[in-house]
Formats: sequence, C-alpha cells, structure tokens
Amino acid sequence: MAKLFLGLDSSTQSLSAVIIDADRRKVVYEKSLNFDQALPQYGTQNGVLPNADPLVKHSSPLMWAEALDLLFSEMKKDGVPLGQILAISGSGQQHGSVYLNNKAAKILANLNPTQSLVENLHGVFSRKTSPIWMDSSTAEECAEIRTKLGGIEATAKATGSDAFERFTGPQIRKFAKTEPAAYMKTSHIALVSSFMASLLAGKIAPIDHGDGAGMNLMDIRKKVWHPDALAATAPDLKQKLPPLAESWKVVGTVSPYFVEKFGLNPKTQTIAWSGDNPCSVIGLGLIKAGMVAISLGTSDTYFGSMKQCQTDAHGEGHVFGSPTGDYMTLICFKNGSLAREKIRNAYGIKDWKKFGEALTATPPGGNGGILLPWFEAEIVPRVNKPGIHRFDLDEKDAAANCRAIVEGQMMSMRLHSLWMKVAPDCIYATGGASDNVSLLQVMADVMNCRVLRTEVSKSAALGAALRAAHGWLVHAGQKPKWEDVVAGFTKPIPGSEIRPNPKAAKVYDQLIEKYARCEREALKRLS
Ligand code: XUL
Repeated sequence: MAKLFLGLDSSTQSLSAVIIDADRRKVVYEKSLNFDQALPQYGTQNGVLPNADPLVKHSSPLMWAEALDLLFSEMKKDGVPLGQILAISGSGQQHGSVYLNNKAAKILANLNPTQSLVENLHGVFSRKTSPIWMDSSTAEECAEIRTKLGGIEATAKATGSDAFERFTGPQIRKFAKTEPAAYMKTSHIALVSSFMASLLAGKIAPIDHGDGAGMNLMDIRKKVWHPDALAATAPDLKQKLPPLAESWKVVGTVSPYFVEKFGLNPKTQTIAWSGDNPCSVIGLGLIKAGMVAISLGTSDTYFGSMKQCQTDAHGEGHVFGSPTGDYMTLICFKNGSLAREKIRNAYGIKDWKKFGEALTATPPGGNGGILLPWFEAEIVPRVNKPGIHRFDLDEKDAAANCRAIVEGQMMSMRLHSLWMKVAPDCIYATGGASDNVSLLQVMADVMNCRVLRTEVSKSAALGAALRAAHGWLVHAGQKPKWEDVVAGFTKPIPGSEIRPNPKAAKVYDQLIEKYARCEREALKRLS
C-alpha cells in the first residue's frame, strides 16, 4: 500500500492540499481553494475582511474552518484514498491569532459529523475575527513591549525579533487593552497553524517552535515561553497559551469527525502544524545552513536556514525555529505580489507576460529611476504611512515603472539582508510570481548570484506533507534524516538556472547606494 502523507496550507488567500507518496517520492495530488471565490459569503478581499482603517487587517477563523470542510469534501469527490493517509500536518500564514473561550476544548473533543465545522464551532470564539500578518495597527503596543524588554536589540535577542506590528504578542496586547472583557473570556489563544491543527485533532494543539518564534513571546534560545515577554504583553497570558512543541510532535490521531465524515483512518496522526515560512524551508529542501530562498507571494519573503541562533541587532530581520530543530532567518516585505499587481493594473497591462515584456523594454538600472512601492504599510523598512515614492522616475512611463517596482523590491531585499552576513551562492525562487523569468533575471542581477526555479509551486503545503512524513517516522521510533525525507521532492527545474548578467550586476552595485539614499529620504519625509 502506498505511504501517503497530506500537507495542508492555510494561507492568506487560500487553503491548499498536497499529498505525497513517500515510497514513489512523488506528489500525487494537489488542490487549492481560493477563499474569496469559494466562500464569498465571508466578504473577504484577497482573504482579508474589509476595514475602514487601512492598518487593520483581520480575517475570519470560521472561514478557515469552513474551507477545511470544503477541501476534504472536494478530496473525497476527487476519489482521493483518504483512508490511506498515514499522517497529516499543515502550514499556516504566520502570526495570525484565534481567540477561543472556555467551551472550546469540550466542543473540539465532540465535533458532530452530522453538522458542519461552522455549526460545531458556534459559540467557541471570544473574538469573532482574527488579526493576521498584514495588520500594522499595533505600533503603540510594539513600543510598549520593546521598552519593557530593554530596546530593539534586547527584544530581538530574547524573542528572535524586535517587536513587530503583525507579531502575535503585540496583537494580543492590543486586544487585552482595547477589549479587556473579551480578553478575560479568552481561555485559549491559538495561531492560525495551531487552530487548524486543533480542528483536525479535536483538541487544543500545541504551537511549534517555528511558528511560536513569530509571536515575540518565545525565548528563541531555550524554546520556552519567555517570562519577561509574557509579562510585558498581557495579564495571565501563560495560562491562555498552549504548550510549545517540536515541529514533529504528534498532536493526536485525527478527530472522529473526519473519520466519519470523510473516511479518514482513525489511526491517521495529526502532526503539529507550523508557519508557512518554516514549512517552505522544508518544501524547498533548505536543510543546510546558508541555503536561501525568495518567495514571491502576497508578501515577498527572503529566508534561509541557520545553525546557530544569531539575531539582527537592528531588528529588521527575524529568527524562527526551523522544523529541522535548527533555526531559520526571514525578512518579510509586505508589498510583494499585490504591489506588483497594482502597478500592472495602473498601466492597464493585461497579464504577467506583458508585464515582463514591459519590464525588459527599459535597461537594467532603469536610467536611475527608483520606485518605493509602499502601497500598504511596509514591514521592511518599517513604514506606517502607505504611499508610493518615485525618484527620477516619470510616473507616465509604464515600462519604466514596471522595471522600477521589481528593481526596488530586489534592491530592498539585498540591502536589508546584509545583516545575515552570508552572501547567497544561489537562490531558490518560489511563490506565484516565480514563473516570471524577467522578474527572476532582475533578482539574479541585483543579488549577483544564480537563481534556480523549483518544480515545487506549493512549497509550504509540500513542506507540511514532508513534515507529516518525518513526524510519522519519528513516532514509529525511526531516526529519519532530513536529507532522506526531502530527497527527490525538491529538485530545481532542469535548465531553469538564471545567471546574473555581469554588466547589469555592476549597474546594481552602484545603484544600490542611490536606492539606500532614496529609502532614507522617503522615511525622513514620513517621520
Ligand atoms: C512572515 C509573514 C508572512 C506570512 C505570510 O513573517 O508575515 O510571510 O507568513 O503568510
């Protein structure tokens, strides 16, 4: 019988499934449900609930639960042999939090398969909506936490990152300050990842070291809740948080709900879920220190593995636990695909192919034009007032603006990843926009290194499936090596290597200084 493992990815805009056959070393099934399209009744736009305040970004935990029901019924309809799946793990958009009351544990343990998950979950939330990673409304709480922990460097040293608006600790603090009664009624705070794992396992699930590090609450070295960070955040917080766990922890067997409703095997294990970026580290096979990937998704992220924990003294980058038990570094740029899309739409460019053509119509360096695409409040560099800034760039020149947005994004990555002190030898490109070769050429030229595309389009979901396989093997008493777990799944596409053009690379070596100046100038204007 095939050894099947399921990886789920509850991301900002969709819920995806990837099933692997561990013996044949193959992905055997993939499916994605887009929240806006599949569940329009929640009224999300790109997975986010509308809000009058542009800094507030929430989503609906009920929508995520309904998507889980829907995805399992789609898999059943597609004839997926759900009864053969040995273990399931998952990936969640990082930092987002779900607030549950004192009925939650009992309701989760008794999910009724004759009803939907939504019907079952009626009355378990102490807060209807979930702040997600795109939220930037907690600058005040970040400042308060950072001050209590002794400043940027000390906060990063203690928790792996400076206090960031989207991180769960500042979000919890804001909730406790602005809605103290609802906070008091909260018995359990979950991350998106641990919430989804809780639904699957029918019990409150632990938070793994990968996603736990994105909260400003975990001691990054000891991997336990940090007492000072808890005290700096909100009252009685420890008792509302689940235990922390290694990423390969078995949460339990799947809830009978999924067995009776969709035909899962009662012995199928739920392995702890993790964040999407830690899962992508595995999905892309970044298991050796120094391997780097750039994910071009809703947000653009630059990440890689790290053996020894070394934090960013300036507080722009993050250190999370890697699902291998080591560490990973990450920098998150909020204005990723959506910003590229805004420029594409602003100039009426039909598709990404045409966008790529427009981009190449202007020479590398764009004749010195710089565009800072902060359509949304930006994370790196920290920008709280959204806005577009152009320097020596004609707003009417569509082609130049297409080049300038991509160059600006790549130069920002180069500049803000210097703290890692490792120039990458090669970069794995992933995420929706990674099939755009013109964009990847700019990446190779700005970073002055080779870029490889991988066959993996759903790296987070694949990483979750591989983590399910790893957790299952650990539980079976084996000592699986990560090289063996990922072998065969993480190959670059043959012939996909993009080499830097030495002339263009030289242009960017000079332009990066101007870029840094423009960034400083724009930030000064905003302060
Ligand atoms: C990482 C981050 C984003 C989300 C996207 O810190 O905020 O990459 O994880 O889902």
